[in-house]
This record gives sequence, structure tokens and C-alpha cells, in this order.
Amino acid sequence: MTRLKLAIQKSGRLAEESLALLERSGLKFAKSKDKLFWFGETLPIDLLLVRDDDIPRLLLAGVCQLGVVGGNVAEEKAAEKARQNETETTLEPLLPLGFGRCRLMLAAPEKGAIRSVNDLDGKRIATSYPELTLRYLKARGVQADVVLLNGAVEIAPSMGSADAIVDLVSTGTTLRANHLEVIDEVLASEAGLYRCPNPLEAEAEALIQTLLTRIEGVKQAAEAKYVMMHAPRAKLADITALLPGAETPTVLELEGDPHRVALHAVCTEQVFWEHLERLKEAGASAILVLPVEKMLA
Ligand code: PRT
Ligand code: ZN
Repeated sequence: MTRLKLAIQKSGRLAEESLALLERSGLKFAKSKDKLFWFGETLPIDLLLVRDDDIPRLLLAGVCQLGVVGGNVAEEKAAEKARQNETETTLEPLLPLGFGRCRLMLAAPEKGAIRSVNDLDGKRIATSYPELTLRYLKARGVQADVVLLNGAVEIAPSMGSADAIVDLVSTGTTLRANHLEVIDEVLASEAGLYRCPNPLEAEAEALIQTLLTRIEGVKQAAEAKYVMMHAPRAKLADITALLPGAETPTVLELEGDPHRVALHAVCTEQVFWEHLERLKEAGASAILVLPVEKMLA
């Protein structure tokens, strides 16, 4: 019987949401005491809980077939492989997951001499992402020294050990606290489901497809709403056009009222108050918006 191993971050920014997504996709695990290996009880997919930086290597080595990791970490590994001319072994993203969003940014001291990437010639850049930084500089024809730091990158300029940094930013608070400002974006990142590069036997590939379909369903359902309302029969086309991401709605008779109908539709995009206000203006009433728990298109 084929079993797959899926690696997720053990603890950190991606850990909770990775596990929650898998659980919403119907995966249940027998949790072991050491918290490193959890046996999959509902699908033959076991969990490996590791440091996020280890995930690309585990996938490339075929120890795990699947992994949830930030695009920044996956791309850093891919850039390293590409530089070593091992392009045939890059990591393949299967699906972006919509959480862990951040941006890898070039930043420099506020109101300093560095205003653009072109001011970096001969300068020192501190980063935990040397490969992505080198790739970025090379693409712009800039020659700078890349200083590898595995933490506290943001203090390097004030310590005098670098002129600029390339670091992850989400809210920007860390940059502001260190009197740094963004000069340019190097990479936009979010968590993704990645797979090992080598093809697997048919049963394993089918299992990956099952997981993908479920995760896609969970992602869609997270935004989807079931919308119900009463509407003038004459306004059906107008009202349908106002529903965000809706397919053909279901139309039901309203007992004793030939001019109005009940309209039900699944909206696959977010439904805001503005949408409801416009529906009301178009003649709809008794509008209800319900959450959708699961979807299988
Ligand atoms: O122990 P392990 O190695 O598994 O974890 P880790 O400490 O390496 O990673 P962790 O948990 O901090 O981050 C895991 C992943 O979350 C990263 O690889 C990114 O894909 C994603 N992510 C999203 C972030 C951020 N947002 C983020 N803001 N990772 C790090 N940061 C840091 C950033 O490095 C900087 O120090 O947060 C600081 C900036 O945040 P703001 O909000 O002040 O801008
Ligand atoms: Zn890490």
C-alpha cells in the first residue's frame, strides 16, 4: 500500500495554518509523542514536522513527496540549484495556499545614499537569502558583496556590517523600528504545496491528485457563500449579474406571487455589504448569505 510523506513546519509562522488546512481537507493524524512523525489515519499520507528550511532538501532527496513551505524558501533552494546548473531538479509548486504572505525586500537606511538598486555597486548587502539576492543583482547588472546572516539581518546597517539588506517584510514594523526603508521588491511570497521533482508510481500520483482536489475545494469554500433572496422575476438577469462569481442561479416559485421568485446561487468570490446594497436597489429582498463548508465542483 502506497503511503506518502508530507512535510510541514513544526513550529513557526506557517505551522498552524498548514495543519489546519490539511485537517479541513479531511486528513486526521495519530500524533506521536516526539511530535516529529504523525501517522495519517484517514488517507495514507503521513506528516513530518520539521524546520521549514529543511523541506526543500527533503523533497529533492525524495525523503518526502509533498511539503508546505514559503515560496521564499523554495525559490532560494531553486536559485541555488540553478546556479549550480542543476536546473533539472527544481522544486515544483502544485498550489499556492494563500497564507504566509510576505515580500522579500531590498531595504536601506532612511534618507541615505542608497536610493535604488543601481546605487549598490561595490556595497555590502546582508541577507539570509544569498541566492535570491545574487540572482536579483545579476539580473540588474549590479556587483555587490552579499553577506550571509542567519538572523537579525535588520540591525546589520546600524552595526556597520552592511550598507543595505534583503529581508522578508510583512507589516514593515521591523524596518521602521530600525530606520530602514524599502528600496525595491525582490520576491513576493506565500506558502505553497510543493512536490518532489521525480515522477511517482500511479497510485501515489492519484493520491496527490485527491489531496489537491480537496485542498482546492477548501480554498474555494473559504470564500464561497450561498446566497438566497427574493427577487422580481423581471429583474432576474440584472440581479444575477450583480452576484460576484455566481454561476446560473436556481430559481424557485414563490407561492401566491407570480411576479417574484426565490433565487439561490453559490458565489465563488467574496460577498461584501456593497453587493447586498446593490442587490436591494435592484429590487431584491430577504437576502441571506450563508457560509459554504465544503465544495466539490
Ligand atoms: O524554525 P524554522 O526554521 O522552521 O522557522 P523560521 O524561524 O525560519 O521561520 P518563521 O516561522 O519565522 O517563518 C516561516 C515562513 O513564514 C517564512 O519562510 C516566510 O515564508 C513566512 N513569513 C511571512 C515570514 C514573515 N511573514 C515575516 N514577517 N517570515 C519571516 N518574517 C520576519 C522577517 O524575517 C522579519 O524579521 O518578520 C520580520 C518582519 O516582519 P514585519 O511584520 O515587522 O514586517
Ligand atoms: Zn527556518
